[in-house]
This record gives sequence, structure tokens and C-alpha cells, in this order.
Amino acid sequence: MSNPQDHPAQSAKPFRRLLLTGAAGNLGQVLRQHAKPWTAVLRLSDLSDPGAAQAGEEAVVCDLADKAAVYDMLEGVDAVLHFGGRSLEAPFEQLMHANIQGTYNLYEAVHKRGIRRVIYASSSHAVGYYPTTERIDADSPLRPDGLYGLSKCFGESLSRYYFDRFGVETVCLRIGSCFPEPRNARMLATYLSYDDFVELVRCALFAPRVGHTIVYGVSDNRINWWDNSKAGHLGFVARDSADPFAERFPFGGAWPAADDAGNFQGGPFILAGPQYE
Ligand code: NAI
Ligand code: 15L
Repeated sequence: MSNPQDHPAQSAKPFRRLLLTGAAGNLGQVLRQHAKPWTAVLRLSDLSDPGAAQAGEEAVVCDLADKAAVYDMLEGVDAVLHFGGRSLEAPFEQLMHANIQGTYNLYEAVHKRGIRRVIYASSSHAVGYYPTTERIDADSPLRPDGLYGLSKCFGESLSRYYFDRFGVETVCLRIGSCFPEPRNARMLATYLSYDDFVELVRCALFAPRVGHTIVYGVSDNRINWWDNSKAGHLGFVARDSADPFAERFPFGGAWPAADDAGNFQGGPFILAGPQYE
């Protein structure tokens, strides 16, 4: 692995080396396009090959569940953008491997390497069992809507512990639905545009002090379930909105039954969890 001093032309950048996990995934690819001004070297990591490293990049194929490999991968890193892992509901063993063991390995290595800050891709599914009629904030008790959401609760609590015990700062991004455009009526509330997403990550990385912060990753949508007033210190201001897409998803007059998944913020994830007879 190269040394930051090997890149003197880029030494004016704020960070010497940032690690991006999940670099081959959807959001990892978005960040790869935008993170270069932040760091002399962007270390790209994933289970899948993130593709050839370009100028100012390094590529490391690594399974987050491999503790020794994760420790090696964190050598020389200043801060971590942690976007790797299972991103949907899945059998527990898979979530355990990637999201629970993987995130634990990451924080252990972060602490042992003396790294001061992690931006952690949590999910709104950590709180997906709140009804859509309720507005929640960073202090609302966790209400996961499945095993995937539960694995994100683990990451949030793990990062809380590593801050309280060791002072490792984390911003937990409870991302809503980050795609090029909203895909359904639920996303009129949960949509996060790519531009707003990159700005949120930038704010989380560069705010002078973050301690342990929970922030909802959501654009400035008129339908608004999430109150970000406790994350004002990040300075994040969403510029985009799902509202221009609203006419694509008109209300059809079909009121959901009281126990319908559509009544919950997690929407279809509620029905994607383990099924019992
Ligand atoms: P994605 O599924 O496209 O990317 C995840 C990446 O993690 C993949 O490239 C995969 O190969 C990698 N990965 C999986 N298991 C791994 C392991 N054991 N070791 C190393 N790498 C592993 O997901 P996406 O959409 O890019 O999401 C990124 C993160 O953001 C995920 O943690 C996801 O839970 C979170 N998130 C995303 C949202 C969205 O709207 N895209 C919403 C809420 C949370
Ligand atoms: C998530 O947590 C997923 O990672 C993402 O793929 C979307 O499904 C998103 O939630 C959502 O709720 O739309």
C-alpha cells in the first residue's frame, strides 16, 4: 500500500487517505465519482472487484468478515466511508457475515489503527416499524422492520459504544431511498437524491465535531416523516425534492387495511422479513 507522501501533488487535499467500503455498489460508485477532491488517495474496497484504480485511487478486494484482512486494509487510513455490506433483507447468516461481523471487524480495526471518524451507512429500516402517521427524530427508540433493519441497529449501537468507550466519532446516515429518481409512492417521503446524498456525506466528513450523530438521509420532500433538527451541527441542507415526481404516483383511492405494510415507514421491507407459519 502506498504512502501519502507518494502523492505530493495531491497533498493539499484535506485527507491523506479515505477508505470507501462498498465501492462496487450503487452508492459506492456515486461516492467514487465525487470524493476525489476530499482526499489525496481514495482506497476503494469491496467483496467484488471495484474495477481498476485510477489516479489517486487504490483498490482492495476484501471480505469485511475477514478480520485480519480488514485490519490490513485500514493501514494508513484517516477516515472511513462505510457503505459495504448487505443492502436488503436477507437470511440472518448473510446479514451476520457482512453487516454484523463485518461492521464489528471494521470498528475494531478503526480503533486499533487510531482512526478518528467513520461515516456509517445505516438505513431508515432501523426504524421502519414506525407508522407513516408518526414523525420521528434521532432520539426515537429503534424499531427495526426486519433482520436487515436489525443489523443496522447493531451498527448504530456498535458505533455508539466505540464513541463512548474509545472516542471514535461516527455519523450514522439513516438513508431513505437513494436512487436517481423516486420509484414508488413511498419514495415521495423517503427519496434522497444523489446530489443531496453526496452533500450529506461531505457534511458528515467535514463537520469539526460530530461525536455520535444520527441523521436521516432524505431530500427536502413535502411528505416528511423524519426530523433532522438534532443533526443541525452537520450543516446539511437538502436541495432536491421528490415533489416534482409526485404526479407519477397518484393516490388511487385505495385505503390500506389497518395492518397493511403501506401504513409503516419501512413499507415492503416489513413483509420481506422472516416468514412464519
Ligand atoms: P449495494 O448492494 O449496491 O452495495 C453494497 C456493496 O457491499 C456491494 O458492492 C457488495 O459487493 C458489498 N458487500 C456485500 N457484502 C460484503 C462483504 N461481506 N464484504 C465486503 N463488501 C461486501 O448497496 P447500496 O445501495 O450501494 O448501499 C450502500 C449502503 O447504504 C448499504 O450499507 C446499504 O444498506 C445502505 N443503504 C442504502 C440505501 C439506498 O437507498 N441505496 C438506503 C439505506 C441504506
Ligand atoms: C434500503 O435500506 C436499501 O439499501 C435500499 O436498496 C432501498 O431499498 C431503501 O432501503 C428503501 O427503503 O427504499
